[in-house]
Amino acid sequence: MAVTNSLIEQKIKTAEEVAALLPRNVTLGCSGFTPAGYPKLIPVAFAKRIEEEKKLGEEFSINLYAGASTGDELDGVLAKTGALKLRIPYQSNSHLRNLINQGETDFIDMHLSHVVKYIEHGILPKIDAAIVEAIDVTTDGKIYLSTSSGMSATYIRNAESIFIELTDTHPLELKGYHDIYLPNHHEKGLPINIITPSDRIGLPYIQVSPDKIKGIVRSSTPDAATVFKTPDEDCQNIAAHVLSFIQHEIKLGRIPKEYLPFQNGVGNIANAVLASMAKDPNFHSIQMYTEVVQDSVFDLIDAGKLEIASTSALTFSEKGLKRFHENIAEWKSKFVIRPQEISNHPEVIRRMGLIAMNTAIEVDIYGNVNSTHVMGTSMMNGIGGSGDFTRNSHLSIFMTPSLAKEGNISAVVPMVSHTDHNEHSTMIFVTEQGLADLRGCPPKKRAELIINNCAHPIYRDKLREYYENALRVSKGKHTPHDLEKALSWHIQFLKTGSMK
Ligand code: 0RQ
Repeated sequence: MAVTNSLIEQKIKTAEEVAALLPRNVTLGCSGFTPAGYPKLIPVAFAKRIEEEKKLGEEFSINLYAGASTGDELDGVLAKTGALKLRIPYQSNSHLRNLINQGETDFIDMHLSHVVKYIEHGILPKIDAAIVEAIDVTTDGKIYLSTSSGMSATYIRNAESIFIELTDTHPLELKGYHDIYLPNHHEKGLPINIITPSDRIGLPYIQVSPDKIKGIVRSSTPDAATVFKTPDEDCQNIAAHVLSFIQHEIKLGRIPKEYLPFQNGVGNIANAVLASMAKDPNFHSIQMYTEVVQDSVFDLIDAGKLEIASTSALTFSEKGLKRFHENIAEWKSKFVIRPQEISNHPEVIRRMGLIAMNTAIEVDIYGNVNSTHVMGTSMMNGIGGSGDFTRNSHLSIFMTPSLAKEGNISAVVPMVSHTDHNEHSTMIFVTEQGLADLRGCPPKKRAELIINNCAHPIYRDKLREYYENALRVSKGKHTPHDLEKALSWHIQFLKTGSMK
């Protein structure tokens, strides 16, 4: 049954009524993270209003801030209006991506843990309206968020007006999953008191003055369900290398035998690693301190191995969400949903000593990683939290299949065409071919390990040829490169459609 109380009844509006209140030049701070818990009705109504008023000659300009990526009913519809001028800090919508890569929409690709300060210190344009999805709002202004926390607390705190999409797509037992805590950036920092992933230091809701809430729209529209593929052979091989490496580190005493908490990125490789952990008898109680939890967490729960998963979003498939709803009361002790500043906070990540596992687009022979730009210039999704975790974890693992686009692209290249994570932060590389542990290795040793262990055999000789030539012609012999040829693989691909 839909929640109600005097405040909700007093503030209730249609999505069209809220859309009519938004300024034509507007900065929106929206809920939503990968894509969970984002508003759906107000953005669609706003896009409709824009289309109608544009015909009458009105102009619109939107800056859109969210936690991370959202669904088509937010990013997609606003992108299609042509009014989207700026988006931060991460996205994965194809319409928006096209606009960004055509140079029509500006995109600031940010470490997710940095967004809060940029907002609170006024570095980015001020937020006119926060639009957040919630499951309940109390008469005294307690907002209970839905399946993501992301940036919502900060956007609400800094917005002129607050609009809420009150969803009935989740049971009210979701209350209590969130732990909302934000450090005060204007004061000398106090420690963030999280020692283990299950620690709770905040409140299960966001407290606001009810006066700031200018409209509440009822919604029965679910999040666009994420679709997960069954892990293919490459993903399974990558997972097997990762798992045996972790066991090896345990034997050497570098990881305690009860492990360290895991962070893992989004996508099929990340899911394959967790699914393999669930099956592997060497792995028992697992703790996660991560930013996104996906369906693979159910494998750990089914195997009786999940102790706790701390995250900024629960991003499930349709089937996964159904399962979550069926067990929502029982699983409250298994999940904590945190603001992204806390899920991705360097201090907490470093203190807990995480094992971070993220995916690369390409890596180079010296261990630099490109996670964001295809052929150096086209934005894929963004750095997201991968930098927060890579730089600060106890162990950082980058995973990628060694080939892309039917073998026409080698994921191991002489020099990355864009750098997100540099050789000073990266440690372990894994492809389906094998694993390279670059810790403690000088550049020439790194090149040898990456080429021999990670590159696909069809590109190995070509990489060796590049490297040996670089050794001869490079002026500096510390990190040898042939600068005339360092990006020639990308140039060849752009001209011919293949790096072969
Ligand atoms: O293209 O969609 O046209 O088929 O990139 O690649 O193999 O499906 O892998 O979905 O896991 O994405 C790095 C993009 C990997 C992602 C990246 C093409 C490939 C395919 C996608 P198609 P896959 P995934 C947690 C942590 C950065 C942020 C991050 C990402 C498409 O993991 O965005 O880690 N990471 N955040 O064909 C050209 C190459 C390529 C290539 C792959 N070398 N050149 N195209 N592709 N390699 C989440 C958050 O932070 C919120």
